[in-house]
Order: sequence, then structure tokens, then C-alpha cells
Amino acid sequence: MTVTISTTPYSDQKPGTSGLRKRVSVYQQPNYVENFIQSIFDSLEGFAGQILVIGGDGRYYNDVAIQKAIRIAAANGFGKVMVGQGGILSTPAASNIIRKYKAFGGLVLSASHNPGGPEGDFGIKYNVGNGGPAPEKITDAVYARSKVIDSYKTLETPDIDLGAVGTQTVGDMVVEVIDPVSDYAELMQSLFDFDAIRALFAGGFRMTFDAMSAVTGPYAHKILEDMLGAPKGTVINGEPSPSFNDGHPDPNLVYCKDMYDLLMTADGPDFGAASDGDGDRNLIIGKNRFVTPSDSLALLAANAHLAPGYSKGIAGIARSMPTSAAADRVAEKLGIEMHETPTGWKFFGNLLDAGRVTICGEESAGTGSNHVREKDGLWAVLLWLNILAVRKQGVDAIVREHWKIYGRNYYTRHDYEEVDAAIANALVDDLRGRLASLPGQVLGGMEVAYADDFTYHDPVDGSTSAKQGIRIGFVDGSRIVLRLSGTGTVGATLRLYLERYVPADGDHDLETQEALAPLIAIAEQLAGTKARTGRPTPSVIT
Ligand code: VG1
Ligand code: CO
Repeated sequence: MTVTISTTPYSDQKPGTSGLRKRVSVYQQPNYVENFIQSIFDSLEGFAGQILVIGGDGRYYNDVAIQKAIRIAAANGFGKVMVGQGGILSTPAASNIIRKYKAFGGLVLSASHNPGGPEGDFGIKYNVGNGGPAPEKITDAVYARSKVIDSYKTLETPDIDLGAVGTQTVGDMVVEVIDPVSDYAELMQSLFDFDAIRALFAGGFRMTFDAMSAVTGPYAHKILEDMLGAPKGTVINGEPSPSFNDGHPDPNLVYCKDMYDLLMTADGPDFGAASDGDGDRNLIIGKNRFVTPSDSLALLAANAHLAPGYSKGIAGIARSMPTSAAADRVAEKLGIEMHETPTGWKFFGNLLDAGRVTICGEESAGTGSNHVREKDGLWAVLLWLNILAVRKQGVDAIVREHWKIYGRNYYTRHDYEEVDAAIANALVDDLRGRLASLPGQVLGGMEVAYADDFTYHDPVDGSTSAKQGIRIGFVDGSRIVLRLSGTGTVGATLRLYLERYVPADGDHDLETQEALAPLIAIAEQLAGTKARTGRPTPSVIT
């Protein structure tokens, strides 16, 4: 039944920050999915008879791609595929299944926070046996293979029914359709004090959780409402929809503006949270207090010991380079390791596997721990709830106390989306060319301490990743970071990250954009982003 089909390569199957993301119309080209999946399998060794986990965020084209993936897996000799019912698995849940059932790896069908639907984006990502995204060594090999691939293997079989939990066979391979939620819910229960959180809700604590019509709905309904007793209606937009209900499943202050406004009112709920397309990002808003993801990382690290899963303390913290240094101050106080890695979760895997860090985070609303090898939206929400339940304080009070101890890192990110790729590349290249002359210069009254293009040396496997983003640091600890997005699908997206540190006894009540205005001006003077892209304002400010 196995057939070998000849094919011609595509030149654009280069995985980005997190998998291969393209417009749906690109993925719909003949053999586009097949070429990429076969290129992945051609880059791996030793999977004969092993388990492959497959799941996705339920976006448009998931149902088509998943059938192709199962057939190609069977034809290539995997022993078993474990697939979420209806093709659904959040990214952290897929990571957990890979680890728990000792799978060889997994395919996550998602373009994460990118919009979906026929006009939107689709994506495929390969995760390795530790449950985490494939390291660059593998993604580079996949790309190289995709450029020369001339055939793929598949089976001639009818579609597999993914509607009901149970076991069937496809060729010589077993396909087990699993409940996407139960293993994940069990893992969360093992980490957090569910009794304390249940008591919090029973005491009248009110929360709203926006699943953004994406994958987290079933997980949030089950855990927050069924297991923890939050009132029905706590979870909104809880039905996964192939087009995310025509929304943009990116949990930030632009796409969750209504929730933000609600949390800023006197009779609004105590706590608001949201997650993205594939359930690995989180947005945290307390009454009258938005918590920036960088601050959230620092706060969670400082308070993690209040949750049973981390009661013995944490080994270390890692953050991506553009993420603010708020967590560094926590690591320093705790006397634990601190690591700065390039953008993207794949760089945390080695540090987590080696036991050198327990908690990781990115400024882009991703936080997670050693419980899986992906960032985890609901995990962050549950850790926050656990901390609130134990400390018996509101979010705002906890954040303020934190700043009084550690100081505040004012932080913002300005995105310029879908700009002309040639202009964006030239802008970055020009600035890179001037970096060597910047240290010692005084810009807008601030002296430059260092300027470089970030190179990461992995302390575990010794690998090096260069050109990971431009950093310009000032003597007072302020920073400007500029890099190009690796997840956009049209043109280029420029990300400008700005950070300013105010010590523990300083003013913590400035408006963020005002606090950062001098740095924003210096960044424009240096890079000329507005002038060169012709965009007077960023597309998104977070
Ligand atoms: C963005 C974020 C990065 C994150 C990545 C994947 O990448 O900046 O922090 O790891 O998305 O997240 P980039 O290259 O566009 O800046 V997700 O939730 O979209 O898988
Ligand atoms: Co995501």
C-alpha cells in the first residue's frame, strides 16, 4: 500500500522562529505539505516503530494537513501516531504527551498567534523527544533537504476518523486518538494547589479568561470551571474555530482591548487572562494593573515556591535576549543561574534538560517551566492563581511590592508589521555597520555602554547562534533592541524593544510610553525606522 510519489522542491521551506509559517494558499500548493513533512522525516534517524504525536490548534487546513501527516508517518515506518481528538492539541499539551508517552517526536500544526482562516496563515513545527521545538541543527537540515527533495512516501488509504477516542490501524501503523485535555489537566493538578485555588473562587474571586476562539477553550473550561469551580461563563470564546471567529488570536493589549478596559473598571473582575492560537502564550491583567510579560516572568520566578510543584525552589531562570532584565534581579537575589538566549523557545531546551533552569520566559507573553519543553499559557495563569490564593493579595499589590524590592524595568515593544523586506533588511544592516562606533557616544544625554549583534553560545552543547538581534545598552542599564521577526508571513516585521530601569526607591508610577520616550527618540535617531518605512506609528505597541 505504500507508494512513492515524485515531487519537485520548493525553495521557501525555511523554518523560522517557531516552525514553517506560510499563508494557507502557499500550503495549498501541490505537495507543499508532503514535501515539508518528508523533509523532516528524512532529517531524522531511528524512528522506525516509534511513536509520533500529532496535534494542532484547529485552524483552517488542519483537517487536511493532519490526514496527509498521518499517511506519510505510516509510510515512513513510525509504529504509532498519537493524535488529539478532532486533531486538537495545544502546543504545551503536545509537549506533555511527547514526554509522558516517550514519543520519538511530534508534529504541531499551528501558526500560533498568526491569524487563521482561508486568507490567514498555517504552520507546521517539529518537536523532538524532550517535547521541545527542534533545535537549529535539525531545522537547518530540514531546510537543506526541502531544497532537493524529489519524492515522498505515503499510503493510499481513506481518511482516518479523528472524531472518537480509540485505536485504529493505518497500514502497519497504529493510530490512537486521545482526549487532548486529560493528561494535561492531570499535569497541572500535580503542580498547583487546586484546593487553594478552589477556595479562592469559592470566596467570590472573579476572573475572565479569553480563549480567543482558539485551542485553549476545552482546556480552560475543564480546568478552570469544572475542576476549580470558577463560575460558568468565566471562560469566554471557548469554542475552537477554524478562523478564530475571524479574530487575531494574539493575546495582547490590541486584540484583548475589551478585556483590558473591563479590568480597569471598578466593578470589573479581579483577574483577566487570555492565551493565543496554540495555547502557549498568556496575557495577565489584574484589576487596574496590566502585568507586562517581562514583569510576569520575574514575579512568577520570585513566587514560584508558593506552588507545590516548585516548593523546593527553582534552579535558575532563562529569558530571551529582548525580554527585560527584571528576572535577572530575582535570580541575583535568589543566588541562582540566569541565562540570556536568542528569541524562540527552542533555545531553552538544553538548559531545561540539563536542570540548570526551572523557569523561562519571553517578552512576547510566553512563560513556562521544566514541566514541559514549550511555553505554556494556562500554566502561567494557574501559577498566578496559586500565588494569589496563597498571598491573599491582589495583582496590583503584588506587582507594587515587587518593584519596591527589585525596582521597575519600564518596558515596551513597538512592531512595524508587513513592511517592505528590502527596506527592513537595509535598515538593520546599516545599523549593524555602525555598532562598533557607538560605545562611549552620548545620545540624548545617555552614554552608550555597549552595542552589538547578539551571539549566543549554548553552555550545554557548545553551539553558537549569531546575528540574533541588535542590542544597544546604556550606562544606566537602559536598552534598545532591534530585530526582524521570524514568524511573519508577508514582507518583514521590525520589532523595536525598549527598556529603562528605575531602582527600588524611584518613581514606579510613570506612564510606560512616557517613561520610555527619550529612548524611543534615540532609537528613531539611530535606526530611522519611521522615516525609512514611511510608517509614522508602529502597527502594534505592547
Ligand atoms: C515571536 C516572538 C517570540 C516567540 C515566537 C513564537 O517570534 O517574538 O518570542 O517565541 O513568536 O511564539 P518573532 O520571530 O516573530 O519575533 V508563538 O506563540 O507565535 O509560537
Ligand atoms: Co503560540
